[in-house]
Amino acid sequence: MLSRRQALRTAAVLTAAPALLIRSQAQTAVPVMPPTGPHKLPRLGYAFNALEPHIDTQTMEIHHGKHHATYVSNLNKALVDYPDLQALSVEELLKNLDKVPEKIRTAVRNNGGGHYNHTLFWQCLSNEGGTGPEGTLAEALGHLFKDKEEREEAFLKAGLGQFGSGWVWISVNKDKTLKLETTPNQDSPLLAGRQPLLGVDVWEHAYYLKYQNRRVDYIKAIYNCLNWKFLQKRWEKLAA
Ligand code: MN3
Repeated sequence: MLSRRQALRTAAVLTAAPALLIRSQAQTAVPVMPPTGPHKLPRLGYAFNALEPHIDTQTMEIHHGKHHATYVSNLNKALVDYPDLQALSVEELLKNLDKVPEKIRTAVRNNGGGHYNHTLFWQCLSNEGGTGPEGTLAEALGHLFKDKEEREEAFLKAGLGQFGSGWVWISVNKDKTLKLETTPNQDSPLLAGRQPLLGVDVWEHAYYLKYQNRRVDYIKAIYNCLNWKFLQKRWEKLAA
């Protein structure tokens, strides 16, 4: 009797297995599985294909719906036993990493950083962001680079010089001057006490589908879709 029941159970598992597999494949086709917890995946402010031909639709879909969503999900997971920390914004978490328990500090640094950096990155891009910096932002950038050519060349050089995965930034120092810098992994300038103004993701997942290993072409393409209107507003806020 027992062995018959066992045999039936085994048969049931075997027949159920293909159905389960098909179901889970169908589920992965859903573009965004919203992570549960205090932190949410923000919506893009534009369509996935808005940055074509510079950044392709599929890269945007995977980058936002898979990579960014995973950082959000893993950040929520890391915070699950820490209700006090759940109440903090991701920016507050990153600025106070030393107060985050050691057990989850690396997870918060990597996934909180990933969430914060990508949230900013999406806003730094647009298909209708204007052609370049104006007003006070143009003036502040002028103290760092003599013109557009010098700015783009220095940014490109920094991006190519970042070994492995990381980010290129124009950050705001405490004295409100600007700084060009890079960080490895998902580290944010916030960790060093600076506010990021502009961040560009140079992880391979940001460009591999369209540009393969050509980071140089990807960074040059990014220059065509920077959201200068957003950057001007952000600068005014950070410089105030
Ligand atoms: Mn990325």
